[in-house]
Amino acid sequence: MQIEQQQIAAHNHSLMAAHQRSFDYISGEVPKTAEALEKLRAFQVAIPSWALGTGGTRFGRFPSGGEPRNLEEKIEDIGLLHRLNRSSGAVSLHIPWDIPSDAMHIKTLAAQHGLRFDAMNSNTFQDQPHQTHSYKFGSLQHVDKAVRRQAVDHNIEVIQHGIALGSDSLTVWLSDGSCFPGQLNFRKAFQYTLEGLQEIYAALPEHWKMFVEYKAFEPNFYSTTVGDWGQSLLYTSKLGPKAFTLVDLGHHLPNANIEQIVALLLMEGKLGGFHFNDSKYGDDDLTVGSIKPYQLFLIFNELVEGMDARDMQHATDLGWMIDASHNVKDPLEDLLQSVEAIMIAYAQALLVDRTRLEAAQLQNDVVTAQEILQQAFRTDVRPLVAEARLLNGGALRPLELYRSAKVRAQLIKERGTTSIATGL
Ligand code: PSV
Ligand code: MN
Repeated sequence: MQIEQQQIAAHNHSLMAAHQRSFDYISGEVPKTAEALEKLRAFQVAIPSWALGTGGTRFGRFPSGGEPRNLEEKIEDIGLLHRLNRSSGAVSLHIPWDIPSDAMHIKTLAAQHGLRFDAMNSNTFQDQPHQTHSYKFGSLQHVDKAVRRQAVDHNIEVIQHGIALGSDSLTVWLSDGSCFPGQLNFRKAFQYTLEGLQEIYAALPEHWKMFVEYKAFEPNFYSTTVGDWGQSLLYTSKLGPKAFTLVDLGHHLPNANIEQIVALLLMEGKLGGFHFNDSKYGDDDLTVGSIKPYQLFLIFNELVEGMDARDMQHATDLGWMIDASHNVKDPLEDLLQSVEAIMIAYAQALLVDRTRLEAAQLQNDVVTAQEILQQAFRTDVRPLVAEARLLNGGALRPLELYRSAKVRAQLIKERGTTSIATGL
């Protein structure tokens, strides 16, 4: 299933007059519109290979059909998203859920859709069918050396897959931890994990980065061996300059100030990448921006400020990835909404009047500082984001076109109603 360029052109044509009116308005209001447009056009968010099917909980899964049956079809789906919004030009692959049997073929296919491979993800949180040792009591932290060896080897294998696909980073998320007090020696668990990460780090090619993702709880509910940004930073600092912390928005304890975490990690040169999603309670993996859009904006505000302070390229110097799950929505529609929410928050952050904000901070003018941030947050930047998409050849309203082109019905026709995509 593919959306043709003429369909996009016809869709854009029908909406052009209205778009032009709203874009003219915002470009009159916002200084440096051209600069913001350039940045928005360059910004790409990687789509996770595990989020193209229906997600589930331990209580059930309710798929609605047409799910990709293999990696080729997943790439096709991401290609379709990218064609619509021109901001999803990368794939983040999970091994072993999506092992490419022919890397060259997959790499070429992705390139045909304008996609590249972002961070590779390893998986030592599940046991695979023919695996020798179980990860029931952890992987890199395990008391048994043979289990640790197996986990290290798996990560090295993931790096090899990544090299073949042209990726340049590895994300390690460990579910390691404990469920009950006394189960684990915290110090030893940390040391073993560090040693394992060091071995994996040593296998990274020269230009590669390693992202150490933290998470407060789940599946372990008493302790987690990479449980927060402090622990991740401890590992990445000990590992060396190619190791960075990865922030998944859903991996904090309630009410954590994520924007402050982001600011400090950036200041230390240790922020590597992002997993975007949203949550109300825990690691809910909901659509980005659906619950706390102001928080998302505040995070982007720190990202823009902190990256500019270090002269970093917004589009390329950090890994931007979605990590979400879709229980009740069409996964592709959910992903379109998530990418849109990211672009909106980024655009709003670009609009913040930083000179005035700094002046307000120096004066301790709390009210003005808040007004400046909220002025940007309350600006309807959707026409700006749509214009960037238009200039890149995408659709003015991706979701509307997705629906009017009846993409899901077509996918169901091609793939059937019972196909199940690999992932969680
Ligand atoms: C763990 O909850 C996580 O956020 C990690 O990034 C995993 O790789 C991914 O989710 C699996 O769905
Ligand atoms: Mn994640």
